[in-house]
Amino acid sequence: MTADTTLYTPAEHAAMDTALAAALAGPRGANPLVGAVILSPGGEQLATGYHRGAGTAHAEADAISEARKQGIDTVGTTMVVTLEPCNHVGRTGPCAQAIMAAGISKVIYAVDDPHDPAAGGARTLRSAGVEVRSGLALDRAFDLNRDWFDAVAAKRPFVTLHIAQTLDSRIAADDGTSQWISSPESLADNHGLRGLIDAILVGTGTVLIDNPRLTARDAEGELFSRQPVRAVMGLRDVPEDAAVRGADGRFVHLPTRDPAEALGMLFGQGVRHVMVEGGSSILSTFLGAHLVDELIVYMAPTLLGSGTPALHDLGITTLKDAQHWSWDDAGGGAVRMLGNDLRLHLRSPRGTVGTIKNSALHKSLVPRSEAAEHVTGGH
Ligand code: AOF
Ligand code: ZN
Repeated sequence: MTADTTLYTPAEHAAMDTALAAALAGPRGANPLVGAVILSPGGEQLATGYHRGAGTAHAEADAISEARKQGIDTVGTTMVVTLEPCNHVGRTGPCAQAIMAAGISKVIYAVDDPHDPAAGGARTLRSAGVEVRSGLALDRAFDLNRDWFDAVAAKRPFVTLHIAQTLDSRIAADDGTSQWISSPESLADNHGLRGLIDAILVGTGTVLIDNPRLTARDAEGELFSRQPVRAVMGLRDVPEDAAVRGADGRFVHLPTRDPAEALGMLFGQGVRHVMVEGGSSILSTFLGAHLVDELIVYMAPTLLGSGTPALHDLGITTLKDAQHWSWDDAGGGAVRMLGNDLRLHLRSPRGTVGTIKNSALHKSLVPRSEAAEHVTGGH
């Protein structure tokens, strides 16, 4: 079920390959990974752009500004992009207008944007006389962001789960001590992520045992200007003097043990990317409920032999039910050294080809894209 790829020139295919590869440099989260290439009428790749995460320039705008920096005239060029250009004024945008303003006369994109406020860029471009085609590399572009598409369809935040553990998967020693299993470099990486997400989530147990602040801080302990909402889920009360409450009004108690309900509450408050930090009950609950899109594990070369395991029961009793995660090359790669630690980056096991092809969203996207496989407008 892919669009007829013979409708595209080898240069357009190659540009889409470049755009898909460029997209991978961005971080996963509230926004999809998107890459864009500007092609000359002769098929030369003039400029490449990608999206660096929520709040930063969209891929199309990034490619256009890259072209400007190089003094390249974009009038009459083709934009090849992995996602339908947006139509809305969000934190940036709209890309459809930026494309028109740059005099780009043809747009080839892979997959429709299902996100209501942003969708509709193709229509806007066509009615302005820009030639628009879609469906090239549809399956690869869908797979690139399959977790994001899932989150959008389910109207829940994108979920990153973070585990800081020893080589033998312990997050605390027998006596409860857990500071600091990870290296300073891993801690800094984690605080960098905290500055990008909308909310950080822990269980009441973690608050009672560790009394964490859950703020995003630099190496000197200074607060970043952008701070996540600090969410605590669970039925127990959060003590009045708990550090997580802070004084900035960004604390929220979610009185539930149900991960889907907690995500629904956060989504209702505008949260589009949440990082689940622990402890082991919360980590296991989210993983067991298949509500994790991205997994980041900081693994220290340390052994404890006993202590708190990172995970409890995931409801798996036989190997055939095991969760098979995929290594994720996006946003800096699947495996990195951070100081003395290994940083492992993985994607959810939901996206096996079978489940993607059968997902309601994919079904709704494919016919739309193939129906849109026509040429309109043109100057
Ligand atoms: C594009 N190009 O590179 C991306 C798009 O609020 P904003 O401005 O961050 O917009 C976010 C929405 O825009 C996001 O949910 C998705 O629908 C679309 N993302 N669109 O044209 C891009 N990242
Ligand atoms: Zn855009």
